[in-house]
Amino acid sequence: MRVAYELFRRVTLSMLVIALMAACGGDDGGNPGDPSPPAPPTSIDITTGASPPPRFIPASTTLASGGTVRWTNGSPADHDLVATTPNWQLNEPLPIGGNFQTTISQAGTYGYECTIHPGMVASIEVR
Ligand SMILES: [Cu+2]
Repeated sequence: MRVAYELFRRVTLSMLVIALMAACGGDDGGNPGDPSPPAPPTSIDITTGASPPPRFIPASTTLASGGTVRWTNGSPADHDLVATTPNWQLNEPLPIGGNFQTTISQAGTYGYECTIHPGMVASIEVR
């Protein structure tokens, strides 16, 4: 019985220590009331919406540096993908049912648009 109690006490203490470490450490040491944002995804899927106005979905998103972005044209109209910021060379057709994917290694904001549909603009924030 005494052995069982001692084991219980040690396990309980260990769990307390682990819980305290999880609560206090592990992140950037910032204010506990101001948690750092979750890590951006390593791959994202962007599609197109046809309901007026035509648009990219999502129009703004985040991506981990080195991650993959993939566009799929799920709408009944041709689109294209053309960079609006000088930090990349995007210039691809995106026909009905088509898709295109690329990886982005440098952090930054990457803007693009569909030149067929004025106002069909979007951006990817790479962190
Ligand atoms: Cu378009």
